[in-house]
Amino acid sequence: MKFKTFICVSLALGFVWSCKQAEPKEQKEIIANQVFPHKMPEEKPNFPISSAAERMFDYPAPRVQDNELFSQFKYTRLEGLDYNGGDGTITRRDPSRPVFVNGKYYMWYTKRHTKVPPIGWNRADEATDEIPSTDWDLCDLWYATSEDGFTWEEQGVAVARPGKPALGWRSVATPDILVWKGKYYLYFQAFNEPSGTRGDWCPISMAYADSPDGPWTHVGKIVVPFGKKGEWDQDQTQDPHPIVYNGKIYLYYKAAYNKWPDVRDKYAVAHGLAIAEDPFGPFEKHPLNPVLNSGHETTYFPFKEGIAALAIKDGNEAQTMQYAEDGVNFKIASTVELTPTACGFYTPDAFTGTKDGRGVTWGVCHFINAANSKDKKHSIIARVDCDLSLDVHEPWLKSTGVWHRPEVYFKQGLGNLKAKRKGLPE
Ligand code: AAL
Repeated sequence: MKFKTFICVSLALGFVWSCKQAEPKEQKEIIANQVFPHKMPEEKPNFPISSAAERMFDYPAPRVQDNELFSQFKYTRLEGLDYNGGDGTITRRDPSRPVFVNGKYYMWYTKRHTKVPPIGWNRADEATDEIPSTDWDLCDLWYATSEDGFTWEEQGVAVARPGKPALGWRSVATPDILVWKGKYYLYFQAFNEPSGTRGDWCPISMAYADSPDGPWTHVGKIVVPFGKKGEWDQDQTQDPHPIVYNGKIYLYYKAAYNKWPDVRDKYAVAHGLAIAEDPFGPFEKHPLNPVLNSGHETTYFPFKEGIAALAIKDGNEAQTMQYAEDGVNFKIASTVELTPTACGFYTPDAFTGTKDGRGVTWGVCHFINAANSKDKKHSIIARVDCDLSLDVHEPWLKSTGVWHRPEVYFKQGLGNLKAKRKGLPE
């Protein structure tokens, strides 16, 4: 190297080095002046900051893009499942989390195939053996398999509703799967009346099998009972979602409360936890229940040493990811948008009892408004992809927002309220 070139290179390197060195010094000065720095601190600054600034450091990462429990959700229509042209006579909804067995993914779900679409919750007294009240009335549990998670082949009924008056004679719905000591357990809602009759009145029951292809034996009894009269879950235990944690079965469930027999506008929803050492029970309700104050259907998965949850609609903490280091005391980990409804994430470590949960990248969910008119009401199952994983890094899925076309907003029109809102101030 010529002497001149050597000098130039040395000067340039020296400049870069001194810039790098300058940064922490400036940072230090600013922190010493007790002003929140321009460069995002890795830890909570050691001087008084606002509550909002402080909360940034309570999340898994202060920058949302670095937060392993933040993601956008991307949706794909499933191939291979027929809906009778969308006429409302076939519905598929509330899928389980998919599991991978012998080279195939399996999922279980609620399927309704009735002569007519549902007549509606409010007309439950007009429901018959052939006319469903709600979309999940007169249903059985079906299953489908897939080699790639996008194209699914329906395999048939897993658990049919039994004859009257056995538990679940009216409808069996909303299954989720547990794999425990090499055997398979489906937990689901068992209805003995058309839903809508006394609200959505049903407890959780179970069926078991040696293989994911069945045959399934329905235990024919309640496995997660209602709470006592006056307790929050007195009217229902729904949306069972089992995980193996601390060597036990942690089954999260949902109940709507504060309503029936009151009016529906008093409605509140929360999630509880019931723990068992054996799939047949007894399931002990956690004394701190409810453990999640928001969210509709239940979506949980092992994450690091704890459990992560997705709260979708309903509650002050709707549209959030949450995390509980102990599986019980959940805190908000991020705010999310366009969240999947009734989602079951593919979770390879859901049943391993891990204390190093790796998170999730995809799952199945449902859309309850698949019909283009009210008299064809039905739901469809879809695939959702995300990056809520410690092992995957998809910057695109960590983008901080999604822009919707104006049509999406205008679809949420004012309706009859428009006339009232129109006009000049009084
Ligand atoms: C859902 C779930 C439960 C309810 C109904 C079917 O998506 O919360 O399963 O009973 O709606």
